[in-house]
Amino acid sequence: MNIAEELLNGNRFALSKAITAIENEHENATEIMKTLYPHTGHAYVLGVTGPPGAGKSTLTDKLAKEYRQRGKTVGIIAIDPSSPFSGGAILGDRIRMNSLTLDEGVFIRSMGTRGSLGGLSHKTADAVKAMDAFGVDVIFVETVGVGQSEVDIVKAADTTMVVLIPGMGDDIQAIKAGILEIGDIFTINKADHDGADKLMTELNMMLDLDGVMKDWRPPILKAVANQNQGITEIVDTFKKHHDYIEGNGQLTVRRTERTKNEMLDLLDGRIGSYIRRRIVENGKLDEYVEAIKARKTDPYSVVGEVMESMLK
Ligand SMILES: Nc1nc2c(ncn2[C@@H]2O[C@H](COP(=O)(O)OP(=O)(O)O)[C@@H](O)[C@H]2O)c(=O)[nH]1
Ligand SMILES: [Mg+2]
Repeated sequence: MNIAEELLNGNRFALSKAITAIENEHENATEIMKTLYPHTGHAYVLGVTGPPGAGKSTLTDKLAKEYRQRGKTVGIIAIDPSSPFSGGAILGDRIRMNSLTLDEGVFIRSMGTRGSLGGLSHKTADAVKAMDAFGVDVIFVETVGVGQSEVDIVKAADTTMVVLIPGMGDDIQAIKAGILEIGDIFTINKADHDGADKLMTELNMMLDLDGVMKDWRPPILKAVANQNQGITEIVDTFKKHHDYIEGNGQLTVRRTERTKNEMLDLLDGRIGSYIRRRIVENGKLDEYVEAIKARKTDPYSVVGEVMESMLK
């Protein structure tokens, strides 16, 4: 049996190997995904994002336990772009989530970025599919929400929770730009610290301004993750959002959009690397660059020529 078949038979080690193949862009990865694909589409994917240290991993750990109590199996994919080496934060996450690692109904995986964020969103999406095919009911994707790449990663989620903490001061202004649009649910964690109510007021104002035209006004919840406070409310709110987007057809729209984008990205990548390989192999690239440098031609004309000759 190959890795994909073993995974489908419920072999945890095979799931682990499949995700490693995805992460390393191993040559088997595409074949694995082809075999797994028909078995995907059943898991519900939850994105958890927010600044470093907000308590995302602690929350995820507690939320996972709550789902286990409700009879669901759970997958967790933790991504930390701020730590290019597979040490620090990722090890921290493992330890923090240690209490879960003995539970057969939970599968935890950290994915390093190895210094580059490029390709991480599709790798994350494929890792989600691998867990989905394995039969996990709920999948968490934890990512540090700072830039566009993290926003792309979160697009793999059906429902996204943004985690904020009191005392961020003006930071909220900086954070607000990208993060306000992606949050279906906001959680103010570390509500045991001063300033939770102030942040709640600020956030409410921003969401009211932002949400005039929207029919789902993102709820703002409070939590103290390390004391297990606010956890059941978050799970209930996830359920509410799930029911809401399932009921009005948005879930189908989101997933259709995702499939479309995934296919186009895959196509872009393949065509791009094919053309790259061709013009590098035949030595044309250097020729073109020299001609462009000498102003005998320009990049726009060259791209047109290359496209034309390839498509013949
Ligand atoms: N005081 C307080 N500390 C918390 C709370 N939630 C998490 N922490 C602590 O905050 C630190 C960072 O948490 P972590 O889950 O690693 O944050 P992440 O970087 O967002 O994943 C850890 O030391 C946690 O124990 C909370 O609600 N209140
Ligand atoms: Mg974390």
